[in-house]
Amino acid sequence: MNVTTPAARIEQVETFLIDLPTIRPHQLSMTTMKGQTLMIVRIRTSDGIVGIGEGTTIGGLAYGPESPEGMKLAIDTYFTPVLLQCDANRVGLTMATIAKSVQGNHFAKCAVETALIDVLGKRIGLPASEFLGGRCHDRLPVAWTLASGDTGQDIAEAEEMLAKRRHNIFKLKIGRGDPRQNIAHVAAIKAALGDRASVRVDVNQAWSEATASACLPLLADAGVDLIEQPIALKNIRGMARLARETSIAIMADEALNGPETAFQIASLAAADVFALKIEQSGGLFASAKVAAIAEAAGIGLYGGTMLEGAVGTIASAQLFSTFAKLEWGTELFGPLLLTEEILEEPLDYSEFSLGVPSGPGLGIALDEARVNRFRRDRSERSVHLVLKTGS
Ligand code: MUC
Ligand code: MG
Repeated sequence: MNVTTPAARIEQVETFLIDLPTIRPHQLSMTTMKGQTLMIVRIRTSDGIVGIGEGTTIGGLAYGPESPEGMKLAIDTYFTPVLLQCDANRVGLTMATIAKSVQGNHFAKCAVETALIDVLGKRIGLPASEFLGGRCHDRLPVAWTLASGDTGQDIAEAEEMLAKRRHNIFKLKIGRGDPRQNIAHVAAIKAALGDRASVRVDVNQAWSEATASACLPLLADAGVDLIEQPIALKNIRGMARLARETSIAIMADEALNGPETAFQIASLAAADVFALKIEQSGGLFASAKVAAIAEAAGIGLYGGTMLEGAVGTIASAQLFSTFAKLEWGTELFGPLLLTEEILEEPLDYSEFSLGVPSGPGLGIALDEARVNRFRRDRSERSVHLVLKTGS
């Protein structure tokens, strides 16, 4: 009996940008976001199946090496001609073929791979998690980031989240301005929340090793549970020194760009925890390899976000749900930072967690009318919302 799935040609690859406002300015050490741009890729196959993927960054090119506009250009110009020659059922082979002619471009590769995985899941009738390793969790804990730039507002926001039972893990964005003020800000928030919440900080590379070395014990005294990427991504040996000298867990984020950097960080014992991000790692398959390296090295896992919208968030959730041990939970709250719903059925955020959809593929559907309202190429209005970022 022949059990191979019949070949399916990729007939069309469409990319477009959606510009959405954030519910409040989101302040990181390198930029303040007032909106988010989602690059959506939609792949249609010869048997009529449509899959979606998303590429998103933080503050245009302020955070990393790719922008939504750049991803769209790369996919339209370089990925699409290759994709149109490929069998959509062979996701691994398709991505390997793309890798021969496209170097880097991790975020764009992740978006395309996600769409192919969505197509495959729809064709075989299984949620992506089941063929990405096998689902272990139907719900994932979700942290919220306090990043309004104001201590009082952050405390009020945390109280609201606790009251709604939406989040009880909070990540504080620091690294901007005087480190002593940063620490006072963190200490005030932790003092207000006490044992009701886990408080973590993300410095987004802003400190020198000397500043980090001086500040980490103060953050430990303030009751912080985890410190994310305190110093420059290239200073992996510095991260190792900090991890050795501090009692709090150190998490690698920007330093983690796929299996090679994961191996390097693990070899040097430069992190206690990995913030695993599907885009930064170069896709879902590459992220699974990063997770395997973490597991082998005894490094804890945290499901990170590039503040993706619903599509990237659920692609991440499908993968993270396959990790038996996800000690540090996730921060898959991206859609909640946006004012607009773009799915036919909103995601289930409740009881401090996110429900992982159980339908085939990603298990979600875009609401076309809403998407069209915010598409950059269709809407007069959204042009004015485009990445109004900066300090
Ligand atoms: C980052 O550096 O982790 C994730 C959550 C958030 O607020 O910002 C991102 C980026
Ligand atoms: Mg981070």
